[in-house]
Amino acid sequence: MTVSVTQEGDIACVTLDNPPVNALGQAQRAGLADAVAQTNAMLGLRAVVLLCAGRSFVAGADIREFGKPPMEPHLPDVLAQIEGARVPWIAAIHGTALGGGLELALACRYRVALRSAKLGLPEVTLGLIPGAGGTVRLPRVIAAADALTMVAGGKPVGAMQAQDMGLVDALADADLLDAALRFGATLADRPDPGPVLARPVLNPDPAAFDRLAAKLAARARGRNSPKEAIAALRRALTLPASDALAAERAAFLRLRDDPQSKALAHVFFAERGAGRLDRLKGISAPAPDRVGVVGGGTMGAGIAAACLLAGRYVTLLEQTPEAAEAAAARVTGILQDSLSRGVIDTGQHAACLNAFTATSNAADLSGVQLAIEAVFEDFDVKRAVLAQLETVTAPDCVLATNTSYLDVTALAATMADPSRLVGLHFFSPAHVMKLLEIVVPDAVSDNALASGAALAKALGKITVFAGVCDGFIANRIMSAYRADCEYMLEEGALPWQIDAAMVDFGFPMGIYQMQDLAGLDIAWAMRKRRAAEGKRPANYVRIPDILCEAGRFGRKAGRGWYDYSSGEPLPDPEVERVILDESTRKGIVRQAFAAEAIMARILSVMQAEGDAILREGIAARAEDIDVVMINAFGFPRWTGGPMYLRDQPPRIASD
Ligand code: T1G
Repeated sequence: MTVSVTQEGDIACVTLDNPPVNALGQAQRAGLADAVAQTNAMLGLRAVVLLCAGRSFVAGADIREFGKPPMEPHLPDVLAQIEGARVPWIAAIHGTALGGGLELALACRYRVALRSAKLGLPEVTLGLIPGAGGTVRLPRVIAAADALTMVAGGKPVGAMQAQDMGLVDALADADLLDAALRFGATLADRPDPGPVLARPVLNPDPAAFDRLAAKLAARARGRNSPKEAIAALRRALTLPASDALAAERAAFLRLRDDPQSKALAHVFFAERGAGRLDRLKGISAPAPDRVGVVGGGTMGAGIAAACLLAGRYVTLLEQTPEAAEAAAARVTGILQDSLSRGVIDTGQHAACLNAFTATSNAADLSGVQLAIEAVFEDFDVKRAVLAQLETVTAPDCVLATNTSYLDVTALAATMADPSRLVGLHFFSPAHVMKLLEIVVPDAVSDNALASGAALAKALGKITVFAGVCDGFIANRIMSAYRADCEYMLEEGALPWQIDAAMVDFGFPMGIYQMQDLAGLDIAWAMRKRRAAEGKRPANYVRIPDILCEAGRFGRKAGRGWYDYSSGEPLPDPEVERVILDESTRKGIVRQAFAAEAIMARILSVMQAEGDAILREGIAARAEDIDVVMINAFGFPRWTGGPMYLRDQPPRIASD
């Protein structure tokens, strides 16, 4: 909450302290303005070091202020005062310098950072662009193309890369303040680069810029902010700095009122609120260090890799030595892929391998603190595995099931101690997908829940708590709109029309291409199992079965809902024939479906199922459902999610 000024010899230190992430609210901006005035009046100073208390440098403007009218002092004005201060300011960066935090650092003459720090301008992820000079100052310290990538992409860079780019002037390994003070002591020996805004734009290679801009614009899909970011960078390259600054501020304020930024701020806080459960208020548990995974198939291997990449010790149990070896190969393959993609470095890769054991001896699980079963999706198979886990693990070891739709309360009831079981529903691939549904069975203990939540946080997951029902939140809603899409096929739509409508709305992929990617045979096997149990729904759509009976299992079979003989998904006349025949068989007169009508149907089914999920207490908050749909199925983030959309005023067509 404070900005304090101290002095170390001939260098003043301005420390900003606003837990948890030093967001720049009105009080912090006012405090910085006072600190400029105070240090300007201090005689004999050579420099000012600006640093932050707590775990990080400034994480940006205070997003909680976005819904309110901007309050003075405005950040651009404070940054101009810093940039024009009597002596140079040196930003000392640890943790993250993001958004307004990096803009603050750019208003300083120099930047010194801990090697572990990250710097970025993520405003586009909030539907905005930098609003305090970031798009104008950044291409004056790094190459214009790098600036464009950072601003329009929104991804942070590590401090070492930042130094290579010219964004950071010096790196520190340990004592950041000491490093900044020592850097300050060398200023007299350095040529003064002058205020950033007075420097020329770097490497304005228009052709390279335009090529990159076209690529980034294509990636924007339905989002406004990346296109505005590109326009802002273009202005920075072509206009006088003051004009570019004014235009940037106008664009930022315009985007602050754009529905997309309001929706993205909603999602930002919804993702942080979703991982909260009232019954766990005041209860926490350490994240398990030693994790057991039973089952080394796709899911089990992905879960094991996710835990290893998060610094856990993992013991993976399979039924035979051969199966254990095959599972180990899957896990090490994921780790090798993470290494080659730069997700981990060679040291982390070695540490992961050292922390991993694959075995067929259940006794090797005796030391784990949490064991997750990821075996075949069958009640009796899972029941037997849980019974075995109860005997081979310590009594205080938490047990978890990765089931995607079985009744976790019923599974727990088969155990000697049902309080040990929690549902941890990962999404495939488990080491990539951010979402994790924590399923809360009736008998689960607070400790088991808190341990599962702590592991999920350690894995960097976005967690949502779900009650027990068929499909929990994500798969239950997916089943509902998948069924309605199949009814639309019988009523007149075609798969490629439905997929096109979903992609046009902002989904990365339509439901039928997604099914072809996952494979149609898995769902077919489940439908046959349910039919055998007498659970076939009344108005049953046979179309998917007909495709499977013809061996059309999706991309892996070369044909599914689409024809993949060319390598790309192409509408298939054979599939259209099957659909038309089914409409005829059911006596349905087919009608045309416009994209808007298709999306209206899909949204209304999602929202109706979401309402039922809320009524039944399966989800605690409507925004939890938004978090699930965005992170499980790619519901376009910039819309806020299906439940947020339902509560928005209808958009005027001319908008
Ligand atoms: N404003 C307000 N609160 C924030 C915040 C922010 N910018 N960032 C985080 N919080 C809260 C968050 O809600 C949570 O609160 C707590 O801090 C810990 O966050 C002018 C206009 C920094 C990488 O987009 O990316 O600057 O739940 O759980 O996982 O051009 O927070 O505890 O009550 O996420 O360690 C640009 C957003 C803003 C960065 C830390 N900045 N934040 O991650 O903790 S726009 C951002 C993050 C801007 C300028 C423009 C992450 C983090 P609570 P957390 P974390």
